[in-house]
Order: sequence, then structure tokens, then C-alpha cells
Amino acid sequence: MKTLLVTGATAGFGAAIVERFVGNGWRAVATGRRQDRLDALAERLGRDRVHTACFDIRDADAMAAALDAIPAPFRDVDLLVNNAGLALGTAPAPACDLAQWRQMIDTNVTALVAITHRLLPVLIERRGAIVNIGSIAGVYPYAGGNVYGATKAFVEQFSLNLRSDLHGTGVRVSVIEPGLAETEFTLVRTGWDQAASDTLYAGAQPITAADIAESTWWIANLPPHLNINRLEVMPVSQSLAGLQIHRAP
Ligand code: NDP
Ligand code: 8X3
Repeated sequence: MKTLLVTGATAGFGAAIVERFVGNGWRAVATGRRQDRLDALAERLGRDRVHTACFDIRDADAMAAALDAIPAPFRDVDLLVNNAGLALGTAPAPACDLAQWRQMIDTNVTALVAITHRLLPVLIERRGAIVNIGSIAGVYPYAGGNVYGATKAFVEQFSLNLRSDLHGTGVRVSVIEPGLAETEFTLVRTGWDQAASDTLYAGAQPITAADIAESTWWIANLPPHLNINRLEVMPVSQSLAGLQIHRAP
């Protein structure tokens, strides 16, 4: 039986990825800050198949302690899904809160790098795989995307560079870059403004968490000689709108 570790498994993509893999014969280590959500997931899918590790991924000591405490056989990680992440705010840069910028960098970049570094030895030993969750925001700029988009550009480039460094190890590295997807993402971004979230997704038939779980499953179960480098996924309702020009009055 194979094992995956999913960061940010209390909601959205992460929870759906755990469900998809455990429902199809894998065991999972599910992480996040909300113990009640992790417990509910483990109760639903079975404690023998889901090990929960509750910690703030920005806290290096808490992360190390939680990873040290993972029991056998959950320690034998074949797939790391770096999914925990967030956007905070949609304001233009001059109006942004620096603390929110730091939180996005600490979560989406620094913590992702730290847990990857920590798990590389077991992933190499097991000829495993890494799936990083980037975003279209890391490829295409938009007003209000500022630091969030920049963190996701890091995730893309880190993924591609990791592939180069892992050359010859058999470890596969992929980055999935979703567009508009309805999860708790916009609630978090807007300070739990349900109306703002509902308005954004209304009539758009956005990507679902299950869709990204399916993409992750596909990548992980391809023949071992194939590597998906980048997978960009958008709902049909979303497309790119091009450049803007500010004209002198
Ligand atoms: P959700 O808000 O539904 O889920 C985010 C997950 O990240 C939660 O499980 C949350 O757990 C976890 N998380 C956030 N901060 C921390 C932290 N400090 N420590 C530990 N866990 C943390 O959003 P999504 O499922 O949509 O987002 C998952 C990933 O997908 C993110 O990286 C996001 O940037 C990316 N993405 C999302 C898109 C979208 O439109 N939804 C599109 C493209 C990419 P908890 O709060 O319990 O700690
Ligand atoms: C989330 C997608 O377009 O809201 O990463 O930034 S977007």
C-alpha cells in the first residue's frame, strides 16, 4: 500500500485529495491547523488509513515534531502533495497589509520549501513523487495578485528546479496550476465574506476540489517513466483578458 502526505487537508483541494487516494487504496498523512476537521476526515476514512498531524506549517519546530511522530508505516511517504496555502486580500500593493504579505510568503513559500527539504530523503529512497499546488496567478499577473501571485511563481520555478536536481533519482516532480476553483480559498482571502465568495463563483461553474483531486490522481498514477512538469487547469468559463493601457488625461 502506498502512502501520501498532504499539507492543508482540512478543506478544499487537500481534503478531496486525501479522500480520492484513500478511497482508492492508499494511506494518507493529513495535515492542517484544524484538528476537528482532521479528526472528521480520519473518522470517515478510517484511522488505520489516515494519520492526522495538526500543526501550523509556518512553525518549523511544530512541523518537525509532528513529522517525527508519524508512526510506521505512514512514515514511508511515496507522494508529497504541497497544497497548504492561501491568498490574503485583493487590494493593490500600496494598500496592502505587510503582515498579510509575510503570512503568504511564510506559508506558500518558506513552509513548502521546509517540508520538501525534510521529506526529500524518504522520497528519494522510495523513488516517490512531489505534486506542488501552484496557481495560474503565478503565471499571469492580475491587479491585486501581487504577493500571492509571486509566491505561486516561486512554486512553479521551485518545482522545475527540483526536477533538475533530482535528475536520475526516479523522483517525479509536478506543479498543478489551477484557475478559478470554489473552496474556502475566497472566504479566507476576504476574511470569511460569504457574499463575496458566492458572487465570485456565481454562474461560472468553477473548478471543484474533486477536479483537482482527479488531476493529482492522474499525475500520480501515470507509468513511472512519465513526468508531468506543469499542469494548468481552468474552468471553461475562465480565460485570459490581456494587457491594460493607462492613458494621460
Ligand atoms: P482552502 O482554503 O479550502 O484550503 C487551504 C488549506 O491550506 C487548508 O486545509 C488550510 O488548513 C491549509 N493552510 C493554510 N494555512 C496553513 C498553515 N499556516 N498551516 C497549515 N495549513 C495551512 O483553499 P484551496 O483548497 O483552494 O487551496 C489549496 C491550495 O490551492 C493553496 O495553495 C491555494 O493557493 C491553491 N490554489 C487555489 C485556487 C482556488 O481558486 N481555490 C486556485 C489555484 C491554486 P487550516 O486552515 O486548517 O490550517
Ligand atoms: C487562485 C486562482 O485566479 O484567484 O490561485 O488567483 S486566482
